[in-house]
Order: sequence, then C-alpha cells, then structure tokens
Amino acid sequence: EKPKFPDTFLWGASSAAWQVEGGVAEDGRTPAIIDLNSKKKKPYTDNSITADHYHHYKEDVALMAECGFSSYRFSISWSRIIPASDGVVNEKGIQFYNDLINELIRHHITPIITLYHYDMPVWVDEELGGWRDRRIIDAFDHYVRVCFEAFGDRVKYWLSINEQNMQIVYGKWLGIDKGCTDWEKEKWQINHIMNLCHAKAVIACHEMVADGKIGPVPGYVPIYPKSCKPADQIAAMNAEELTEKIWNDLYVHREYSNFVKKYWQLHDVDPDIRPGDMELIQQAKIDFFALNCYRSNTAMDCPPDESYLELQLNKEGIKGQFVYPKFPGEYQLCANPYVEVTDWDWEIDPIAMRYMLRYMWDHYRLPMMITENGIGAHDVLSEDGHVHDEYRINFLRDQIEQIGMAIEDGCEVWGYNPWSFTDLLSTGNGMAKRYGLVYVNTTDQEVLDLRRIKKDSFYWYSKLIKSNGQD
Ligand code: BGP
Repeated sequence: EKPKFPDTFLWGASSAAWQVEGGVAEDGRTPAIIDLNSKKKKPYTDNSITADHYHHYKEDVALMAECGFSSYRFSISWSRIIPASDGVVNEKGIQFYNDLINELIRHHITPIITLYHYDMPVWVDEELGGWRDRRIIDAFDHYVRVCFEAFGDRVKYWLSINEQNMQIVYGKWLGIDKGCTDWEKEKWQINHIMNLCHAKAVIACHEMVADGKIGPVPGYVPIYPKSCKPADQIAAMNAEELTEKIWNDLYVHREYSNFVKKYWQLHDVDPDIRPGDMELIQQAKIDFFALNCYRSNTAMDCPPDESYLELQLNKEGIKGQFVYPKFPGEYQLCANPYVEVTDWDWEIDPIAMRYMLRYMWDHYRLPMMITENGIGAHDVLSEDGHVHDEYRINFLRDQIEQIGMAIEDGCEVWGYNPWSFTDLLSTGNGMAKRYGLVYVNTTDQEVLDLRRIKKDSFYWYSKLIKSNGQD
C-alpha cells in the first residue's frame, strides 16, 4: 500500500521570475544582473523571452487548474516592483502580480511567493553595491514591505531568499561574485548581509501579513559518507556543515554556530558584524523550511596535503563531465556507485528526499514544504505531437513515494512543488535542459510559437494529484 498524504497537502509546481517570465523590458521593468549575464552566454540562457509567461500567465494558470494544482510557487522580480534607486513603486509591476495572484486564487490555487530568486536589479548592484554593501538592507526591506502591503491580503506563504547557501557555495557559477576581488573572504560578508535581509523579510512579514508564514529556501543535497571509514564520516559532516548546516542553524537558532565562527577564524574571513545585527537576526523566527532537493552527494576524506581542486559543472548535458571538487583538510566529493545520474551528472536518488526530510525534521522540528525537485532532460517533441517523458514520471513518482514515507516516519510536510510547471530556462543550460510538465515550443536558437504542449508527465501528475498521491 502507498503511503498516505494529509488532506490539506498542497500539490503544485515551481518557477522563478527571470527563468519563466520574459517580458524583461515590459511595463517599466528595469534590467537585472542576470539578464546581462544571460545575454553574454547567448544563445544558451537568453531570458528576454523564455516561456513568455508574462504574456501567457492566464493560459498557464488554466493549465495548472486543469492539472488539479492546489499551489504554485513563483518569484517576484524586484526590478518590476522597484525599477530604480528612488524607490518609487511601479504600479504596472504590482498589477502584473496582482493579476497572476487573482487568477490563481480564482482557480483555487494557493500562491507561494519567493521574494528573491537570483535576479538582482542592476540599480541595486551599480548604485548600492549589490550584496557586497550594507546599503542593500534598507532597499530590500523597502521592496519586501511593498510586496507584503500589495499582496499580503491574499498571499500567506512567503519565502525569503532562494538558496542562499548555494549562492555562497557556488557563487562563482551563479555570478554572485561580481565586483568581488577576494571571493573566499567577501562571500562571508555577503552571506551576513543576506542573513540581515532575510531577517528583515521575516520580521516585516510577521508585522504586516495577517496569518503570514515565512521561511528560507535552502538548496539541500544530502551528503553520504563514501564508506564506513570513520574519516569519511567526518568528511561527510564537514561537507554538510559547509554547504548547508551553517545556514540552517542560523535560520533556526538565530546565531552563528561555533563551527562557522571557528572556520572564519581559521581562514581569516570573519564578516563585519555590527552592533545590533545579531539582535535583528534574533527577532527573525521562521515558520517553516521551504526545501529545494534534486540529488544527493557523496563525500570522502581529503587529507590536508592533497591539492585543492575546483568543481567543474557539466555544461553540455553529456554524462561524465562533472569534476568532483577537493577541499584539502575538509572533504572531497566523489561518485556514488549505487545511484544513476542524469545527463548532467545529477544523482537520481529518491531516498535523498526522505533522508532530507528526516534530517531536517530531526534537527529543527519545523514544518517543511518541497519547493523544488525534478529532472532536467533533453525533452523531445515527437512527431506524434507529444512529449514522452517517462523518465520524468519515474523520477517524480519515486520522489513522491519517499515524501509519503517521510510523512509516515513522522515528518510534517505541507506540500510538493516540483520544478517546473512549463519548461523554462535552466540556470546554465537554457532550453536545452528542460524540467516542465508542459512543453514550451521554443529552442535556444529560435523562438517558435511558444505553444504549450502537455507532456506525458502532466497527465500522470494530474491523476496522482486527484488521488492525493496514490497514483
Ligand atoms: C535550483 C534553482 C532554480 C533552478 C534549479 C535547476 O538551484 O533554484 O532556479 O534552475 O536549480 O537548476 P538548473 O537550471 O541549473 O538545472
């Protein structure tokens, strides 16, 4: 028998503004750094059109309703709401999200909003110094307050900063290091400023949104030790600390852990923590964890005399190109012979999902919702006019089963919002790496008719939702 899901369980999908909306110059939106980055890498990640959700949102919401969704997680583009440093609110930006929210609610779909998902406005970067400078704190506070004021009467679930941990750990790949001269040091300063912005958002949400619930969105990758060799166990614990636990401890305990303080001292990378900072963080009590989980990692011992090796992403989507990094004295990542990988070398590991939920519940005892999970693939529109993505059905089915098992283990899980609803831009691979339940007829090279075509996974997911997870 399949594990049971609570009746209130939210079934939906997930997206982010810059990856799905397009319409980048429409109705007063000003550029975000990520637009410029994406143009540089053209044709791979041009976000000026992508799925053109900005103009197709009604059709997209109608499809969500047809699929049976009870939730949809998306993000707001900061530079649509506040296009310039004068802080003036762009009413047309507010209008777009009001229309989207109202359309969702009309279809009984609960909106879940991420306040920041990688799209730093150019004006914040150029005039305030982006995440590197404390002036962003007030600008961010103003922006989130405008959002709570405008949408808080209808939106109860809020997420602060998407994958803060991944932005710090993989900052170089996400372009967060722009303007930094000493990333290894400055990243901890950026992280501290992000913590303050996160705290401001939590405090403002509780102040302004009646029954508002807010949480952070860690990117979570369970780390297994390569073997039962004790040193591999410590290596896995180091990896866990340095890629996720430092952040999760801060969100919950609202103080920096001894582990991170020692790490800063050892590497001489202490951030500038000013009087009042920790008091502010202390006030920011989160309500739940939103969790993004795609894969697992495996770590092994890396003696101090090994040489540092930088991680190399698999950019082409041909298996076997990922280079596992080495951090001497801390850990090194390695392949896991027990799991298959995707074309981008991401481990296909449903048990990672149960592991994450168990781990997070055991450590923090906070409710959780899954805000990302999914498989990026070279989806093909076949001649019969359909997209036969049985690999996605298998992936999602196995993951959902493990969520059910975690719930039976005693974890409190509110919902499942896999990545993504329609196809949208991948962070590094554009439309070559697709995640959607709905195909969007566009390629990296060409904008075709942007037609929405339900993939086989759409029909399967719809049936699963209607049976509340029983399939
Ligand atoms: C997460 C990000 C998303 C999304 C996803 C898939 O880390 O929050 O924005 O893109 O990863 O990653 P990718 O697009 O690189 O395959």
